Amino acid sequence: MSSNYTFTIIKPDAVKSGYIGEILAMMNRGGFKISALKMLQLAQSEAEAFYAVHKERPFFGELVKFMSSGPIVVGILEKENAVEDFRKFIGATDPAEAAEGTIRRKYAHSKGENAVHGSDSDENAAIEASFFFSTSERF
Ligand code: 3AN
Repeated sequence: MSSNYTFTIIKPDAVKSGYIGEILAMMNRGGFKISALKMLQLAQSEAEAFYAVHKERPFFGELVKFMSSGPIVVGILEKENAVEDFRKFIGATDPAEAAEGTIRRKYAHSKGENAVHGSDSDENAAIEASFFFSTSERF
């Protein structure tokens, strides 16, 4: 059975460009309800821990450097079938392949600087949400 929440990050490129408000509004219009939210900057060691599953990938160093380069907004989004629906809603990893109307099509620049993150499974949504939020920060 699919879970009813996913985890998202508005990445440093989108925060720096001033798109926090527009992206959150898009999420809301897409039927995703915000049940946790905060802005913070990751230390390099925290970014390494968060992306540990990707540590063998050639872009790991670049990914960690980018994700710790500036403030991000992290959140938990509620919707029926949230993980799968949100992946469709944000679009493909490469913005050039992202469908019209998706967040990445609109705001992403490259595979690395691609504006937003969305969990790829219910299991990872749970792990990622608890990486950033305590139970008293989740509503
Ligand atoms: P997604 O975020 O769509 O699940 P993955 O799982 O392929 O994409 O990639 C994990 C993370 O690594 C993403 N945050 C993405 O921005 C980054 N990434 C993927 N491919 C590249 C690449 N070629 N160069 C730099 N960063 C990348």
